[in-house]
Amino acid sequence: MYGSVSIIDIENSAKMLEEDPILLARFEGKIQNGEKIEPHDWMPKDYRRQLIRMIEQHAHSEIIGALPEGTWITRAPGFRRKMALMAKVQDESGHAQLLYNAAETLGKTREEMINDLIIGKSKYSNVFNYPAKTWADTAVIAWLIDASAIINQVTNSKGSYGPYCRALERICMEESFHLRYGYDNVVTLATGTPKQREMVQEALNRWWQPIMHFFGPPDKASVHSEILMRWKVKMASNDDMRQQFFNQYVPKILELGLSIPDKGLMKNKETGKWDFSDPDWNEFFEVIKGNGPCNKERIAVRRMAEEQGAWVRRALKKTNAYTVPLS
Ligand code: FAQ
Repeated sequence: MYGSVSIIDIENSAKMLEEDPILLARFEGKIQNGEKIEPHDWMPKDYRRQLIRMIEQHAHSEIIGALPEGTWITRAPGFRRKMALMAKVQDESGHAQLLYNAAETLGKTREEMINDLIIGKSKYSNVFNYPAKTWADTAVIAWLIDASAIINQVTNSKGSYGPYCRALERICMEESFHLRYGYDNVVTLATGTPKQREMVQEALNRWWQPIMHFFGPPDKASVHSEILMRWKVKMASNDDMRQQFFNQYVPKILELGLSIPDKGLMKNKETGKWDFSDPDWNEFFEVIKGNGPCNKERIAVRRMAEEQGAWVRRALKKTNAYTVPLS
């Protein structure tokens, strides 16, 4: 910090100075008026760069996110649940396609994005680097990770970049089905036999901290929030979204007779908000650096899919049937 000005403020101002001030003022005016920015509109280089980074990471999270639950398709209890899980996993892969399309409107090709994922250059959500050990894990993922994703995506669907917002609106409609499916599975286990209750409680205990991390580092450690909120790409801060999750979901979890593995968790009578213990942020930074329990396995599966699918893409290109739709 230099007085009340942070290094990030200085870097952001320097980037802004590279831009034509009249175009920049017009662009920011549009954003202030709540207008959408479309692919062919003028935009600052940093707006484009930030959007590509964020949408690409989001797209990767969807295809990688299909993997932990996907491992349970063959073992799902009963035909009805197997079909529902298969449809969910398929939806998540579809969300990735919508998001890759939105990112492509900004000038980065899908091939470049996939390549950056499999060489470990691009990030994806921390949560998908943990194993789904039991059937109850899939229930907790579908209920609480989808709930977290909905909080983030409904908020940001009111943002400034047209193609991303439209993709988020479509995705959220499907995520709401996933959430109901996940809740139904959690309720079944929580109201089932002692063994089933134990299984869902144990899954919740393991997933709680990764879910806390899902919303991103605390605001004071967030690198990109300030500029993204100024340009209405992020419509709420990491801490505000995390708090919204607590307000909406802690009561629902407790209502099911499940406990939350945080001794510091309590409702603050003065603020009406939930106070909670700081999760282990070192673990979060290790996981997003590539050192989580399943990072290597997740990337290896994506690399295999890329290699084994190469002949299909080649064949489609030869028949001219391979077109890349723009959002
Ligand atoms: N995981 O400055 P900030 C889903 C990184 S979709 C990994 O605060 P920002 C559906 C961040 O990239 C889930 N990395 O960053 C589903 C940055 O690193 P960089 C994905 C994270 O961008 C459900 C650094 O830390 N959703 O779940 C994470 O302002 C079930 C500094 O952080 C989205 O992607 C993290 N959790 O805020 C699928 C939504 N958090 O790039 C299957 C769109 C932060 O400088 C089953 N993204 N980092 O190297 C966003 O809203 C934002 O990017 C945040 C992070 C809020 C995630």
